[in-house]
Amino acid sequence: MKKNYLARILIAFCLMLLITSCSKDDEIEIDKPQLTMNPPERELQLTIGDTLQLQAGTENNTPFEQEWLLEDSLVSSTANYTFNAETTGEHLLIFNAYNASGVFNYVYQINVAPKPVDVSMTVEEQDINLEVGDSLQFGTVNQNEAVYTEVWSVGDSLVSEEDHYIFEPQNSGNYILTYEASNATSTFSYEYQINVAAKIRPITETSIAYVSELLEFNPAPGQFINKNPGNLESAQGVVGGSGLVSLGAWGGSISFAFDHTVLNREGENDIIVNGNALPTSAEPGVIYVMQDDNANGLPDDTWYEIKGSAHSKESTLRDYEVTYFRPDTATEDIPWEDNLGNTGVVATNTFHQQPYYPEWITEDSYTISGTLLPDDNIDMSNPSFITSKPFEYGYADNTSGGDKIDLADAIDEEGNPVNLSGIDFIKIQTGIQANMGWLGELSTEVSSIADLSLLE
Ligand SMILES: [Ca+2]
Ligand SMILES: [Ca+2]
Ligand SMILES: [Ca+2]
Ligand SMILES: [Ca+2]
Repeated sequence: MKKNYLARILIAFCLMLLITSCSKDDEIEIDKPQLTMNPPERELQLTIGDTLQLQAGTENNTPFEQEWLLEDSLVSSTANYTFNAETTGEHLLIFNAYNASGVFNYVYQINVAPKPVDVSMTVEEQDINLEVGDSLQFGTVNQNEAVYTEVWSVGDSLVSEEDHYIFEPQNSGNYILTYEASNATSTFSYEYQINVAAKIRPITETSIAYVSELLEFNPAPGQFINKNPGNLESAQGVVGGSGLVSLGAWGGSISFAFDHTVLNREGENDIIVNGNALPTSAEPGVIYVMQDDNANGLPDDTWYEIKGSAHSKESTLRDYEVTYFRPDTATEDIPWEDNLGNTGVVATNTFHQQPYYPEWITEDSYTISGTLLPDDNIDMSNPSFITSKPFEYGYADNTSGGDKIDLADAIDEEGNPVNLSGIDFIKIQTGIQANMGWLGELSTEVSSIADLSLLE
Protein backbone atom coordinates (compact mmCIF):
# COMPACT_ATOMS: atom_id res chain seq x y z
CA MET A 1 0.00 0.00 0.00
CA LYS A 2 2.66 2.47 1.08
CA LYS A 3 4.93 1.35 -1.76
CA ASN A 4 2.19 2.03 -4.31
CA TYR A 5 1.51 5.36 -2.76
CA LEU A 6 5.18 6.29 -3.08
CA ALA A 7 5.10 5.10 -6.69
CA ARG A 8 2.21 7.47 -7.29
CA ILE A 9 4.14 10.38 -5.80
CA LEU A 10 7.08 9.45 -8.01
CA ILE A 11 4.88 9.44 -11.11
CA ALA A 12 3.53 12.84 -10.10
CA PHE A 13 7.10 14.16 -9.79
CA CYS A 14 8.04 12.79 -13.21
CA LEU A 15 5.00 14.47 -14.71
CA MET A 16 6.03 17.68 -13.00
CA LEU A 17 9.57 17.41 -14.44
CA LEU A 18 8.14 16.78 -17.87
CA ILE A 19 5.90 19.84 -17.65
CA THR A 20 8.76 21.89 -16.16
CA SER A 21 11.00 21.06 -19.07
CA CYS A 22 8.24 22.21 -21.44
CA SER A 23 7.66 25.38 -19.48
CA LYS A 24 11.35 26.20 -19.61
CA ASP A 25 11.05 26.17 -23.33
CA ASP A 26 7.94 28.34 -23.13
CA GLU A 27 9.43 30.49 -20.40
CA ILE A 28 6.05 30.57 -18.55
CA GLU A 29 6.17 30.59 -14.76
CA ILE A 30 3.12 29.12 -12.95
CA ASP A 31 2.51 28.59 -9.27
CA LYS A 32 2.46 25.24 -7.61
CA PRO A 33 -1.14 24.18 -6.70
CA GLN A 34 -2.19 25.27 -3.25
CA LEU A 35 -5.39 23.77 -1.87
CA THR A 36 -7.51 23.61 1.24
CA MET A 37 -8.96 20.24 2.09
CA ASN A 38 -12.36 19.67 3.61
CA PRO A 39 -12.55 17.92 5.94
CA PRO A 40 -9.11 18.92 7.17
CA GLU A 41 -8.67 15.92 9.55
CA ARG A 42 -6.45 13.31 7.98
CA GLU A 43 -7.77 10.45 10.10
CA LEU A 44 -11.51 9.96 9.90
CA GLN A 45 -13.87 7.63 11.75
CA LEU A 46 -16.96 6.38 9.97
CA THR A 47 -19.53 3.68 10.57
CA ILE A 48 -20.54 1.30 7.87
CA GLY A 49 -23.30 2.80 5.69
CA ASP A 50 -22.06 6.37 6.21
CA THR A 51 -21.16 8.65 3.28
CA LEU A 52 -18.58 11.40 3.45
CA GLN A 53 -18.14 14.34 1.09
CA LEU A 54 -14.52 15.33 0.52
CA GLN A 55 -13.57 18.45 -1.27
CA ALA A 56 -10.41 20.18 -2.38
CA GLY A 57 -10.68 23.99 -2.66
CA THR A 58 -8.15 26.05 -4.61
CA GLU A 59 -6.22 28.80 -2.89
CA ASN A 60 -4.59 30.25 -5.97
CA ASN A 61 -5.68 30.48 -9.59
CA THR A 62 -2.96 28.31 -10.97
CA PRO A 63 -3.91 25.49 -13.39
CA PHE A 64 -3.41 21.93 -12.22
CA GLU A 65 -4.50 18.33 -12.63
CA GLN A 66 -6.15 16.51 -9.71
CA GLU A 67 -7.07 13.02 -8.74
CA TRP A 68 -8.49 11.02 -5.87
CA LEU A 69 -7.05 7.56 -5.30
CA LEU A 70 -8.79 5.03 -3.10
CA GLU A 71 -6.58 2.05 -2.30
CA ASP A 72 -4.51 3.02 -5.37
CA SER A 73 -7.49 3.10 -7.71
CA LEU A 74 -8.50 6.32 -9.38
CA VAL A 75 -11.96 7.21 -8.11
CA SER A 76 -12.29 10.89 -9.12
CA SER A 77 -10.56 13.46 -11.27
CA THR A 78 -12.47 16.44 -9.94
CA ALA A 79 -12.23 18.47 -6.76
CA ASN A 80 -14.91 16.34 -5.08
CA TYR A 81 -15.17 12.80 -3.94
CA THR A 82 -17.93 11.06 -2.04
CA PHE A 83 -16.67 8.19 0.07
CA ASN A 84 -19.19 5.42 0.76
CA ALA A 85 -18.37 3.38 3.86
CA GLU A 86 -19.17 -0.06 2.46
CA THR A 87 -16.52 -2.24 4.04
CA THR A 88 -15.14 -2.15 7.54
CA GLY A 89 -11.51 -1.53 8.27
CA GLU A 90 -8.86 1.03 7.25
CA HIS A 91 -9.02 2.72 3.89
CA LEU A 92 -6.34 4.91 2.34
CA LEU A 93 -7.64 7.83 0.28
CA ILE A 94 -5.12 10.13 -1.45
CA PHE A 95 -5.72 13.42 -3.14
CA ASN A 96 -3.08 14.67 -5.57
CA ALA A 97 -2.95 17.99 -7.38
CA TYR A 98 -0.01 18.74 -9.60
CA ASN A 99 1.28 21.01 -12.30
CA ALA A 100 4.68 21.90 -13.76
CA SER A 101 5.71 23.72 -10.63
CA GLY A 102 4.91 21.12 -8.07
CA VAL A 103 2.63 18.71 -6.30
CA PHE A 104 0.14 19.11 -3.52
CA ASN A 105 -1.05 15.96 -1.85
CA TYR A 106 -3.19 14.98 1.05
CA VAL A 107 -3.57 11.54 2.56
CA TYR A 108 -6.65 10.44 4.45
CA GLN A 109 -6.92 7.38 6.56
CA ILE A 110 -10.56 6.46 6.88
CA ASN A 111 -11.52 3.89 9.50
CA VAL A 112 -14.87 2.27 8.87
CA ALA A 113 -16.36 0.65 11.95
CA PRO A 114 -19.20 -1.87 11.92
CA LYS A 115 -22.68 -0.92 13.03
CA PRO A 116 -23.13 -0.99 16.78
CA VAL A 117 -24.58 -4.19 18.20
CA ASP A 118 -28.32 -3.91 18.69
CA VAL A 119 -29.70 -7.19 19.92
CA SER A 120 -32.86 -8.15 21.72
CA MET A 121 -33.21 -11.32 23.80
CA THR A 122 -36.03 -13.78 23.16
CA VAL A 123 -36.02 -14.56 26.90
CA GLU A 124 -36.00 -11.30 28.84
CA GLU A 125 -36.61 -12.63 32.37
CA GLN A 126 -33.21 -12.84 34.05
CA ASP A 127 -34.13 -14.87 37.13
CA ILE A 128 -35.20 -18.29 35.97
CA ASN A 129 -36.26 -21.39 37.85
CA LEU A 130 -35.96 -24.80 36.24
CA GLU A 131 -35.91 -28.45 37.28
CA VAL A 132 -33.43 -31.11 36.18
CA GLY A 133 -34.93 -32.60 32.99
CA ASP A 134 -36.26 -29.26 31.76
CA SER A 135 -34.73 -27.49 28.80
CA LEU A 136 -35.03 -23.87 27.80
CA GLN A 137 -34.04 -22.22 24.52
CA PHE A 138 -32.47 -18.79 24.69
CA GLY A 139 -32.23 -16.74 21.50
CA THR A 140 -31.35 -13.33 20.14
CA VAL A 141 -32.74 -11.06 17.43
CA ASN A 142 -30.43 -8.77 15.46
CA GLN A 143 -32.21 -5.41 15.30
CA ASN A 144 -30.02 -3.51 12.83
CA GLU A 145 -28.21 -6.06 10.65
CA ALA A 146 -24.99 -5.29 12.44
CA VAL A 147 -22.25 -7.86 12.10
CA TYR A 148 -20.87 -9.24 15.38
CA THR A 149 -19.63 -12.37 17.10
CA GLU A 150 -21.63 -14.11 19.80
CA VAL A 151 -20.61 -16.09 22.85
CA TRP A 152 -22.82 -17.94 25.33
CA SER A 153 -21.17 -19.12 28.53
CA VAL A 154 -22.34 -21.12 31.51
CA GLY A 155 -20.08 -20.09 34.35
CA ASP A 156 -16.61 -20.03 32.79
CA SER A 157 -17.42 -22.52 30.02
CA LEU A 158 -18.16 -21.44 26.48
CA VAL A 159 -21.27 -23.32 25.36
CA SER A 160 -22.33 -21.73 22.05
CA GLU A 161 -21.21 -19.23 19.42
CA GLU A 162 -24.54 -19.10 17.64
CA ASP A 163 -27.55 -16.83 17.99
CA HIS A 164 -29.24 -19.29 20.32
CA TYR A 165 -28.47 -21.76 23.08
CA ILE A 166 -30.52 -24.58 24.54
CA PHE A 167 -29.91 -24.95 28.27
CA GLU A 168 -30.50 -28.50 29.54
CA PRO A 169 -29.05 -28.80 33.04
CA GLN A 170 -27.95 -32.28 34.09
CA ASN A 171 -27.73 -31.43 37.78
CA SER A 172 -29.34 -29.12 40.28
CA GLY A 173 -27.58 -25.91 41.27
CA ASN A 174 -27.30 -22.23 40.59
CA TYR A 175 -26.07 -21.44 37.11
CA ILE A 176 -25.05 -18.15 35.53
CA LEU A 177 -25.66 -17.99 31.78
CA THR A 178 -24.11 -15.03 29.99
CA TYR A 179 -24.50 -13.84 26.43
CA GLU A 180 -22.13 -11.41 24.77
CA ALA A 181 -22.32 -9.96 21.27
CA SER A 182 -19.46 -7.76 20.16
CA ASN A 183 -17.78 -6.10 17.23
CA ALA A 184 -15.24 -3.32 16.85
CA THR A 185 -17.88 -0.70 17.60
CA SER A 186 -19.68 -2.02 20.63
CA THR A 187 -20.39 -4.87 23.01
CA PHE A 188 -23.71 -6.02 24.35
CA SER A 189 -24.09 -8.46 27.21
CA TYR A 190 -26.93 -10.12 29.09
CA GLU A 191 -26.89 -12.34 32.15
CA TYR A 192 -29.29 -14.93 33.48
CA GLN A 193 -29.33 -16.45 36.96
CA ILE A 194 -30.82 -19.92 36.63
CA ASN A 195 -31.81 -21.89 39.66
CA VAL A 196 -32.14 -25.57 38.83
CA ALA A 197 -33.93 -27.72 41.37
CA ALA A 198 -33.48 -31.47 41.65
CA LYS A 199 -36.34 -33.53 40.27
CA ILE A 200 -38.70 -34.71 42.97
CA ARG A 201 -40.40 -38.08 42.57
CA PRO A 202 -43.71 -37.38 44.28
CA ILE A 203 -45.50 -39.67 46.67
CA THR A 204 -48.24 -41.54 44.82
CA GLU A 205 -51.03 -43.87 45.93
CA THR A 206 -48.74 -46.85 45.51
CA SER A 207 -45.76 -45.34 47.39
CA ILE A 208 -44.61 -47.16 50.50
CA ALA A 209 -43.08 -45.59 53.59
CA TYR A 210 -40.17 -48.05 53.70
CA VAL A 211 -37.19 -48.42 51.44
CA SER A 212 -38.33 -50.32 48.38
CA GLU A 213 -35.15 -51.64 46.81
CA LEU A 214 -31.82 -53.05 48.02
CA LEU A 215 -28.98 -51.40 46.11
CA GLU A 216 -25.86 -52.89 47.66
CA PHE A 217 -24.88 -55.02 50.64
CA ASN A 218 -21.16 -54.75 51.39
CA PRO A 219 -20.58 -55.93 54.97
CA ALA A 220 -17.32 -56.02 56.85
CA PRO A 221 -16.31 -59.39 58.37
CA GLY A 222 -18.32 -60.31 61.43
CA GLN A 223 -19.82 -63.08 63.52
CA PHE A 224 -23.17 -62.97 61.67
CA ILE A 225 -21.77 -62.70 58.16
CA ASN A 226 -22.52 -65.54 55.71
CA LYS A 227 -25.63 -66.50 57.66
CA ASN A 228 -28.78 -64.88 58.99
CA PRO A 229 -28.80 -61.94 59.78
CA GLY A 230 -25.64 -61.23 57.84
CA ASN A 231 -26.34 -62.57 54.38
CA LEU A 232 -27.93 -61.24 51.21
CA GLU A 233 -31.32 -62.67 52.19
CA SER A 234 -31.21 -60.71 55.47
CA ALA A 235 -30.25 -57.59 53.53
CA GLN A 236 -33.19 -58.10 51.17
CA GLY A 237 -35.48 -58.55 54.18
CA VAL A 238 -35.14 -54.91 55.18
CA VAL A 239 -36.92 -53.87 51.96
CA GLY A 240 -40.56 -53.00 52.45
CA GLY A 241 -40.74 -53.19 56.23
CA SER A 242 -39.14 -55.13 59.00
CA GLY A 243 -36.21 -57.44 58.60
CA LEU A 244 -32.84 -57.46 60.28
CA VAL A 245 -29.43 -57.23 58.78
CA SER A 246 -26.03 -57.01 60.45
CA LEU A 247 -23.35 -54.99 58.64
CA GLY A 248 -20.36 -56.62 60.37
CA ALA A 249 -17.43 -54.69 61.81
CA TRP A 250 -16.38 -51.14 61.00
CA GLY A 251 -17.15 -50.04 57.45
CA GLY A 252 -19.73 -52.68 56.59
CA SER A 253 -22.57 -51.02 54.69
CA ILE A 254 -25.93 -51.41 53.04
CA SER A 255 -27.78 -49.06 50.70
CA PHE A 256 -31.38 -48.81 49.58
CA ALA A 257 -33.68 -46.79 47.33
CA PHE A 258 -37.07 -45.31 48.16
CA ASP A 259 -39.87 -45.50 45.60
CA HIS A 260 -40.36 -41.74 45.96
CA THR A 261 -38.29 -38.75 47.02
CA VAL A 262 -38.26 -38.34 50.78
CA LEU A 263 -38.65 -34.59 51.23
CA ASN A 264 -36.55 -32.59 53.64
CA ARG A 265 -39.25 -31.03 55.77
CA GLU A 266 -38.29 -27.70 57.22
CA GLY A 267 -37.50 -27.91 60.93
CA GLU A 268 -38.58 -31.55 61.17
CA ASN A 269 -37.09 -35.01 61.15
CA ASP A 270 -37.65 -36.82 57.87
CA ILE A 271 -36.52 -40.43 58.17
CA ILE A 272 -36.55 -43.10 60.86
CA VAL A 273 -33.91 -45.82 60.91
CA ASN A 274 -34.63 -48.80 63.15
CA GLY A 275 -32.06 -51.29 64.40
CA ASN A 276 -31.88 -53.40 67.56
CA ALA A 277 -30.32 -50.88 69.94
CA LEU A 278 -30.97 -51.02 73.66
CA PRO A 279 -30.14 -48.26 76.15
CA THR A 280 -26.87 -50.02 77.01
CA SER A 281 -26.24 -51.54 73.60
CA ALA A 282 -25.78 -48.95 70.89
CA GLU A 283 -23.84 -49.89 67.74
CA PRO A 284 -23.85 -46.58 65.91
CA GLY A 285 -23.83 -46.61 62.14
CA VAL A 286 -23.10 -43.56 60.03
CA ILE A 287 -25.96 -42.56 57.73
CA TYR A 288 -25.42 -41.27 54.19
CA VAL A 289 -28.09 -39.91 51.88
CA MET A 290 -28.19 -39.23 48.16
CA GLN A 291 -30.50 -37.25 45.95
CA ASP A 292 -31.04 -38.52 42.42
CA ASP A 293 -29.65 -35.23 41.24
CA ASN A 294 -29.29 -36.19 37.57
CA ALA A 295 -32.77 -37.75 37.64
CA ASN A 296 -31.67 -40.99 35.97
CA GLY A 297 -33.04 -43.26 38.69
CA LEU A 298 -29.57 -44.55 39.58
CA PRO A 299 -27.49 -43.97 42.74
CA ASP A 300 -24.66 -42.40 40.71
CA ASP A 301 -24.82 -39.02 42.40
CA THR A 302 -23.16 -37.76 45.60
CA TRP A 303 -23.47 -39.40 49.00
CA TYR A 304 -23.81 -36.83 51.76
CA GLU A 305 -23.14 -37.83 55.32
CA ILE A 306 -25.56 -37.03 58.12
CA LYS A 307 -23.66 -35.07 60.72
CA GLY A 308 -24.54 -36.72 64.02
CA SER A 309 -23.66 -35.54 67.50
CA ALA A 310 -20.31 -37.41 67.59
CA HIS A 311 -19.07 -35.86 64.35
CA SER A 312 -17.70 -32.86 66.20
CA LYS A 313 -15.52 -35.05 68.44
CA GLU A 314 -11.82 -34.83 67.80
CA SER A 315 -11.38 -38.61 67.49
CA THR A 316 -13.93 -38.84 64.65
CA LEU A 317 -12.05 -39.48 61.39
CA ARG A 318 -13.83 -38.83 58.12
CA ASP A 319 -11.14 -40.14 55.74
CA TYR A 320 -10.73 -43.50 57.35
CA GLU A 321 -9.93 -46.73 55.50
CA VAL A 322 -9.61 -50.34 56.57
CA THR A 323 -8.42 -53.35 54.57
CA TYR A 324 -9.68 -56.75 55.70
CA PHE A 325 -7.74 -59.92 54.85
CA ARG A 326 -9.19 -63.39 54.31
CA PRO A 327 -7.72 -65.77 56.94
CA ASP A 328 -6.36 -69.19 55.98
CA THR A 329 -9.05 -71.05 57.88
CA ALA A 330 -12.64 -70.17 58.68
CA THR A 331 -12.14 -70.07 62.43
CA GLU A 332 -9.15 -67.75 62.47
CA ASP A 333 -9.48 -64.09 63.43
CA ILE A 334 -9.85 -61.70 60.48
CA PRO A 335 -6.80 -59.42 60.29
CA TRP A 336 -7.18 -55.80 59.25
CA GLU A 337 -4.98 -52.78 58.79
CA ASP A 338 -6.06 -49.17 58.45
CA ASN A 339 -4.74 -46.21 56.50
CA LEU A 340 -2.99 -44.90 59.63
CA GLY A 341 -0.78 -47.98 59.99
CA ASN A 342 -2.79 -49.58 62.77
CA THR A 343 -3.56 -53.29 62.67
CA GLY A 344 -6.06 -55.46 64.48
CA VAL A 345 -8.44 -58.38 64.08
CA VAL A 346 -12.12 -59.08 63.98
CA ALA A 347 -12.00 -61.82 66.58
CA THR A 348 -13.88 -65.06 66.03
CA ASN A 349 -15.79 -66.73 68.85
CA THR A 350 -17.19 -70.16 69.59
CA PHE A 351 -20.84 -69.09 69.17
CA HIS A 352 -20.42 -68.49 65.46
CA GLN A 353 -18.21 -70.94 63.65
CA GLN A 354 -18.92 -70.09 60.00
CA PRO A 355 -16.44 -67.97 58.01
CA TYR A 356 -16.63 -64.30 59.05
CA TYR A 357 -15.07 -63.01 55.83
CA PRO A 358 -17.88 -62.53 53.25
CA GLU A 359 -17.85 -65.69 51.14
CA TRP A 360 -19.07 -63.96 47.98
CA ILE A 361 -15.98 -61.73 47.94
CA THR A 362 -13.52 -63.55 45.69
CA GLU A 363 -10.49 -61.34 46.43
CA ASP A 364 -8.29 -62.19 49.41
CA SER A 365 -8.59 -58.68 50.77
CA TYR A 366 -10.88 -55.69 50.35
CA THR A 367 -10.75 -52.08 51.43
CA ILE A 368 -13.56 -49.99 52.83
CA SER A 369 -13.55 -46.23 53.38
CA GLY A 370 -15.79 -44.07 55.52
CA THR A 371 -16.07 -42.27 58.82
CA LEU A 372 -14.70 -43.71 62.04
CA LEU A 373 -16.62 -42.74 65.16
CA PRO A 374 -15.09 -42.74 68.66
CA ASP A 375 -15.42 -45.86 70.83
CA ASP A 376 -15.36 -44.02 74.16
CA ASN A 377 -19.02 -44.78 74.92
CA ILE A 378 -18.05 -48.44 75.31
CA ASP A 379 -17.47 -49.60 78.88
CA MET A 380 -15.64 -52.94 79.21
CA SER A 381 -14.74 -52.54 82.91
CA ASN A 382 -17.11 -55.37 83.79
CA PRO A 383 -16.32 -58.12 81.22
CA SER A 384 -19.59 -59.91 81.89
CA PHE A 385 -21.63 -56.73 81.42
CA ILE A 386 -20.10 -54.75 78.58
CA THR A 387 -22.08 -51.65 77.70
CA SER A 388 -22.13 -49.28 74.73
CA LYS A 389 -24.06 -46.11 75.34
CA PRO A 390 -25.70 -44.23 72.47
CA PHE A 391 -24.56 -40.96 71.01
CA GLU A 392 -26.99 -38.09 71.41
CA TYR A 393 -28.42 -38.22 67.86
CA GLY A 394 -27.78 -38.74 64.19
CA TYR A 395 -26.81 -42.44 63.81
CA ALA A 396 -28.39 -45.79 62.99
CA ASP A 397 -28.75 -48.60 65.59
CA ASN A 398 -28.07 -45.98 68.24
CA THR A 399 -31.30 -45.18 70.04
CA SER A 400 -33.69 -47.72 71.51
CA GLY A 401 -36.93 -47.29 69.56
CA GLY A 402 -35.30 -46.01 66.40
CA ASP A 403 -33.29 -43.02 65.24
CA LYS A 404 -35.04 -40.08 63.65
CA ILE A 405 -32.94 -38.24 61.12
CA ASP A 406 -33.22 -34.68 59.86
CA LEU A 407 -31.98 -34.35 56.26
CA ALA A 408 -30.98 -30.80 57.14
CA ASP A 409 -27.98 -32.38 58.92
CA ALA A 410 -26.44 -33.57 55.64
CA ILE A 411 -22.89 -32.33 55.06
CA ASP A 412 -20.49 -32.45 52.14
CA GLU A 413 -16.92 -33.79 52.07
CA GLU A 414 -15.59 -30.60 53.64
CA GLY A 415 -18.19 -30.74 56.39
CA ASN A 416 -20.28 -27.89 55.03
CA PRO A 417 -24.08 -28.22 55.27
CA VAL A 418 -25.82 -29.12 52.03
CA ASN A 419 -29.32 -27.96 51.36
CA LEU A 420 -31.12 -31.02 49.99
CA SER A 421 -34.74 -30.65 48.95
CA GLY A 422 -35.11 -34.41 49.43
CA ILE A 423 -33.35 -37.75 49.02
CA ASP A 424 -33.91 -40.89 46.96
CA PHE A 425 -31.22 -43.24 48.34
CA ILE A 426 -29.84 -44.05 51.79
CA LYS A 427 -26.79 -45.92 53.06
CA ILE A 428 -25.87 -47.11 56.54
CA GLN A 429 -22.31 -48.00 57.56
CA THR A 430 -20.98 -49.44 60.83
CA GLY A 431 -19.19 -46.49 62.44
CA ILE A 432 -17.03 -47.97 65.23
CA GLN A 433 -14.25 -50.53 65.19
CA ALA A 434 -14.50 -52.35 68.53
CA ASN A 435 -14.11 -55.80 69.92
CA MET A 436 -16.64 -56.09 72.70
CA GLY A 437 -15.33 -59.27 74.33
CA TRP A 438 -17.77 -62.15 74.43
CA LEU A 439 -20.31 -59.97 72.57
CA GLY A 440 -18.07 -60.10 69.51
CA GLU A 441 -17.37 -57.17 67.21
CA LEU A 442 -19.44 -54.04 67.32
CA SER A 443 -21.70 -54.25 64.25
CA THR A 444 -24.55 -51.99 63.22
CA GLU A 445 -27.92 -53.65 62.62
CA VAL A 446 -30.74 -52.29 60.50
CA SER A 447 -34.31 -53.58 60.68
CA SER A 448 -36.22 -50.93 58.75
CA ILE A 449 -35.85 -47.49 57.19
CA ALA A 450 -38.89 -45.32 56.53
CA ASP A 451 -40.12 -41.94 55.36
CA LEU A 452 -41.56 -40.38 58.52
CA SER A 453 -44.09 -38.35 56.54
CA LEU A 454 -45.80 -41.59 55.49
CA LEU A 455 -45.85 -43.09 58.99
CA GLU A 456 -47.52 -40.17 60.71
CA1 LIG B 1 -35.92 -31.93 57.73
CA1 LIG C 1 -28.72 -40.55 39.63
CA1 LIG D 1 -24.46 -55.92 66.18
CA1 LIG E 1 -27.16 -53.66 67.23
